[in-house]
Amino acid sequence: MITRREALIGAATAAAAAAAVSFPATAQAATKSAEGLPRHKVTLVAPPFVHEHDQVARTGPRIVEFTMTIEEKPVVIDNEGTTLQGMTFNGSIPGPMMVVHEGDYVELTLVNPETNEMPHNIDFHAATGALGGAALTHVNPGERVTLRFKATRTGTFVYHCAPEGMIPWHVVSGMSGTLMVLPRDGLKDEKGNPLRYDRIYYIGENEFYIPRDADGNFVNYESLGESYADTLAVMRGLVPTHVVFNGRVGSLTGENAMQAKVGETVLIVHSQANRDTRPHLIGGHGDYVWEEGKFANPPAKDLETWFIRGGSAGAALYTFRQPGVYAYVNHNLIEAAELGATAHFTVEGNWDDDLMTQVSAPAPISPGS
Ligand SMILES: [Cu+2]
Repeated sequence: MITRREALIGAATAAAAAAAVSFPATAQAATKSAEGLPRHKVTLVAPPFVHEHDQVARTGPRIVEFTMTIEEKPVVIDNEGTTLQGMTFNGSIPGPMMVVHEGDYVELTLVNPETNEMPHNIDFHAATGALGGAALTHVNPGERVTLRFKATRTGTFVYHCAPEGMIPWHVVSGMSGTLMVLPRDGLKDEKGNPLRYDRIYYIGENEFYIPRDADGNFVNYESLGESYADTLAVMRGLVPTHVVFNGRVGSLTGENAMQAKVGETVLIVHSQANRDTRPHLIGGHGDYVWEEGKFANPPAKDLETWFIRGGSAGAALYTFRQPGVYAYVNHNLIEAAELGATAHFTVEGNWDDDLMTQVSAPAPISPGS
């Protein structure tokens, strides 16, 4: 005869065993405290690359440690040498992408070296409370701070600097990036079937507002502080002088093109912290697109162009079917071609004549043909 107490213990043991074997299940994300959780330290890498990570979590929730150092520095943003007095997370525009799983804790140490001029902080759109962490991370030059928050929602989320009174200036000077919170059991299609990627690229789109002198030439300022008043005046006109991917015109074209092979599935994460945009892969599609970047919602399928709201990051999954050079653009084509928002994918593999062929090559139009 089994007593009620034994039955309860048995049920608890069975539940624990089930938990151990069914890992990683979403229910396992329901920890109540970071105390005692294992720690995992991540070294961030500059975009368009993303640090190594598991698509399906192999362990239970953990505390994932990141460190970012804020660098204020001049950044050349086009092929004419135009210079932005930039503010960056970890030296890159955008800042590096971070990846965790739902139920993990993000633990970020933010370092503001003494050599900087400005106070900074960080607002994570993935976080809950305290202005996304901005209220708890204000650091003056010479200070560091560590913030921990629980990743309770899945998706791609913008983070950005948000110092009181200077938020837009810091954001359009380069201070934004993306945190991706994956479901513990990975990405899924609309029916719940697993979706996986062979490669991941992170594209952060920025618009810049560079002041011009009386002759119409872009001004190269001596310092960040000196650039402030003129930059603010251009910003208030809402007409950007540059719209770029990853910090400068041509950062992802030609020799810097992103690579893939026919048959490979690529996850393209695209953020814009300040302004709407509309990515389009010329000659390709979005097989599965989380326009809002939120994995709790089923992905849209077969999109030609998708919409990224200013202040958000979206994710598009595509399996390349043809080799060649693909342009990936902001399909406001003026912004793509005239202001800089163009990237390239170079894709290797065999051409599929069934998908596309040139039936007859260009030739003179002859009468009667
Ligand atoms: Cu800042």
